Amino acid sequence: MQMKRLFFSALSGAAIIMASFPAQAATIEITIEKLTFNPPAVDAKIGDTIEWVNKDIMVHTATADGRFDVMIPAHKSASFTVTKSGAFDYYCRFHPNMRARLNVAAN
Ligand SMILES: [Cu+2]
Repeated sequence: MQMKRLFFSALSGAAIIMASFPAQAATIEITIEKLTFNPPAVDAKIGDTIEWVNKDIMVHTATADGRFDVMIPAHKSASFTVTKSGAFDYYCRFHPNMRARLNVAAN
């Protein structure tokens, strides 16, 4: 009887420890509509996933020279996992007026 009670209290202790360390990585969604990234600036952490959702009828890219170049087909989404900290201005290679910024904090 005593052992059984000890076992259950150990189990609930483990559950509390697991709950206090939730998954750190988040997915940040950016919508592309009418040739605009929305929101135009997002804050992320290393390990987060950026997902661009393209609602336009044309293909776009999210391109930061030398850093990332993500193709987002019409009416599709594409994602990218952040691996470096810094402030990245990115644009669409097909529509250079489309500009946005990704701020990645050093963890
Ligand atoms: Cu574009």
